[in-house]
Amino acid sequence: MKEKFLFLLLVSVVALVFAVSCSDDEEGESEAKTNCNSNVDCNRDSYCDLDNPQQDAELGMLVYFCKKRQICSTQADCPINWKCKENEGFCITKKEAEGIMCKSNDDCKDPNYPICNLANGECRSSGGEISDNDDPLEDNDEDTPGTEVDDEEEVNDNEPSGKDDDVSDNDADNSSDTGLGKTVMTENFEDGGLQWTIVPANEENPCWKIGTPTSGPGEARSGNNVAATNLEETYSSNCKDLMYYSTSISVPSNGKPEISFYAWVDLIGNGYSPYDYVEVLVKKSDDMWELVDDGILLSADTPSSPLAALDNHKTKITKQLGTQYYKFTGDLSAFKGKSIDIGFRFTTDDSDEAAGFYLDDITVSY
Ligand SMILES: [Ca+2]
Ligand SMILES: [Ca+2]
Repeated sequence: MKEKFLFLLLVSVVALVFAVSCSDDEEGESEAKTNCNSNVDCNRDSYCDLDNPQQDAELGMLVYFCKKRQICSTQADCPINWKCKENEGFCITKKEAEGIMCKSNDDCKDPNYPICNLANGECRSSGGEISDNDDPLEDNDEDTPGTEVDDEEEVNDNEPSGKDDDVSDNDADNSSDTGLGKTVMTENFEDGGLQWTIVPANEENPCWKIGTPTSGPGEARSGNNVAATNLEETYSSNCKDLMYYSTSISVPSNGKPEISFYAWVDLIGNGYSPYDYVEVLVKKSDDMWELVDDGILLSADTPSSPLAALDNHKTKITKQLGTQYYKFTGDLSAFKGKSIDIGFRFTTDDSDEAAGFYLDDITVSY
């Protein structure tokens, strides 16, 4: 009798779980139609579901969709590792709340959150020593994802210096163009880009070209050739083209592995709305191409915030600079000891074009 009761209980629990998951799916489907590459592409009540890419048959590549956030009134309403943003009433990821996850201070690139809290693996602000079990909700009220918080200017304690916008603080002044450390890979496109494979959204009109530019800067940074979104005129609309390095790169397990490159940037977009943009993507061996969200944040040696050339998540290069080649750097620490493929993806919307993105002198070093 008892067994029968337990069996019935089990059956009803399974049925309930099934029903709930189905309704979740339907909900997800009904509003999962907005393509995204990061949260800035989604409404405020949604996030870009980077954990669940879907194959787009037409484009022949993986795409991501915005997904509705879970509503909450207290922390208890959110899944593990999420936080209730109580003033807005929905759950946000820890990563959104704190900047990025970390293993050491080196991982904390956001100048507002330069310290890695080893207790929970999150970057935190430098204001005083925070106990390990501080209430995570306490200090993220102002931390709206996608905004560059400017309320903690004084990053001035005894932590490692130079945690400013420039990730590559230790090679900014004392290095040659090939970086501080040992070089794993370099590319100047003078061979016409033999090592690169372009995967266009539209086979008849690839949005990456390799050669000598007459548009944009009108010249390469080195030699004659660059990789660019066009060589003779403005770029195209409706691009979503990946250009990747055909040889896998072994990222050393020591040092400070990073990718740097130079780019001349004239792309329609701003920090909140990067309509047209370039991202650096990484594919771990036997893995899918995934967004820089998995570890690579970019920094730019552009002079000041209006010219920072990065969106608010620091994963997309956008904005209309168009003055010179600037150096960009991406952190590869998350891939130490791994073999990865590296690519650049160029995405544009369906209107308004500019001179484009001209890429030269890529270096992976450590
Ligand atoms: Ca070149
Ligand atoms: Ca556009």
